[in-house]
This record gives sequence, C-alpha cells and structure tokens, in this order.
Amino acid sequence: MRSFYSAFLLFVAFPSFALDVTLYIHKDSSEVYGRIVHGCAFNTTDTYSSKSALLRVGTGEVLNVTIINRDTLEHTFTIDDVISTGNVIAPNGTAMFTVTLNAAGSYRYYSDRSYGALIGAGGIILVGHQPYPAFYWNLFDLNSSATHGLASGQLVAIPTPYEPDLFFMNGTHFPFTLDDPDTYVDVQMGDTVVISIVNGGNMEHVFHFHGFHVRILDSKMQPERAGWIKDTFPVKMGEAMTVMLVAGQVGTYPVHDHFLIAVTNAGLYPGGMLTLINVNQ
Ligand SMILES: [Cu+2]
Repeated sequence: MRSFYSAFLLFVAFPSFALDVTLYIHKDSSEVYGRIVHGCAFNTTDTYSSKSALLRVGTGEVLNVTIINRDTLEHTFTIDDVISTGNVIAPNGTAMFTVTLNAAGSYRYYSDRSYGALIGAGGIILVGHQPYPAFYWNLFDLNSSATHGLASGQLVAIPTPYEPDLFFMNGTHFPFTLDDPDTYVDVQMGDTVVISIVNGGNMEHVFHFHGFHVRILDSKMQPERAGWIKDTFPVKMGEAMTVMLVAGQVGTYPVHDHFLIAVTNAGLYPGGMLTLINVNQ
C-alpha cells in the first residue's frame, strides 16, 4: 500500500507534459515618436520586434527554452529566485534551459546584462491560473538617448537623473496598445480573466483601473497583497504579479499608470502606459 501511494505522489509531482519554445535575442533600433531607440528583446521569430515573448505554462509543466542569441555580446536567461547561475548564452550562440515552475503566478525572465535588461530584454512567463484567459502587460520605460550607449555597452548604467521619455506595454505604447491583443483587454460580459503584469523598467509604475476593482492573485515583490481587491496598486521595479478581472459591466474603461509622465509619448499626452478594457454585451 505504501509503495502504491508514493508512486501516485511521484506521478502528481512530475507530470510528463512539457512546452518547448525557441526564443531569439535581437538587438536593433527603431523610431518611436521621432526618437531613435535601441532595444533588445526575446522574440519568438528570427526578426526583431520590441515585443518580448509572453509564455504560458501549467503549474509543474516542464518548460524547455532554446535561446538563440543574435547579439554579438553574451546574454543571460534569468528568472529571479529560479535561475541565476549557469545561464549564459554566448555571443551568436545557442543555449537550452529547462525550468519547472510549481507555483502559479507571473514570473519575469530577462537578460541581466546592462545592454539587455536596461533596454528592454525581458518578458513574462505566466504559470497556471487556468482555465482563465490571460492578458499581459510587460511594462518598460526608457530614456531614448541613453539607449545607444547602453546597447553598445559603453554605458553600463542609466545616467542620473533618470528622465524617461518613452513608456511601453509589451513593446508598444498608446494608442497602439489597442492593436495588440495581449495588451488590449477585449472580453465578453461575465468573463473572468487574468492579467499578468511585469515591470522590467527602471521606475515604479502605479496602475489605475477605471470601472473595475481587480483581485491580486500573486505578487513576487509584495506577496502580502495576495487576495487584496484594488483599483490602484503599485507595480514595483522587477515586480511580477497577476490580477483577476471579472467583467461585470459592459463598456469601455481606461487603465493607465497613475504617474502621468508615463502616459505620454516623448512628452505628448495621451500615450505610453495606457490601454483599455472593453466589455462586450
Ligand atoms: Cu485613472
């Protein structure tokens, strides 16, 4: 009886399902509101996009990540408190990592090199919280003129005082946040969904929901807030958190950073970290 029981536990603890993904590290420049920005990202295709990959796995599911580094500098695949050593991807090299996350919630993955993390090389892994549909807000801010020195490695830290001029959700900014189905929360009346939020930027952001209060399901940096029901909450630097939204009323409602500087594009309002929740009848 005892051996039967432990065999059963073993089966539960080590399910045999797995997700295999390939990510490409790209570094490139693009024009955003007339400013040239040097960015770095983990992309799902072999073409640069400022939107880093958003991954979703089940709790305990094996995640096999193959990373192809297209940069001429080494990078890392880092998840705070999960993988922080032996995680280097050589310049123009390939490396494979296997990660199993047993606790439901949001995780931030990133390259911990200054020429990675400080110009946007990071994304989200959402674990569990099935069966709810998920949306993702990968937050990032930058000072466009500093990105060039950071990208080359000539600058290894953000110059102070930090004066960010561009603000991103999933590599894009309002009004284009409404063109991205991960950022624009378009749901049906009565739906329950989760929103996975990571702050990979260089300042705190404070999110304000119009029309709804959301339930904080998990938070890496403020775990005591799990279970709180709020319409405004801080998303600290390095934070990874998940909130639950119950779409209980029809209509269109803004969600934005309460620091109004972050709701601009190169000083022009409205822009940046602003999206909408649209609840259809
Ligand atoms: Cu508001």
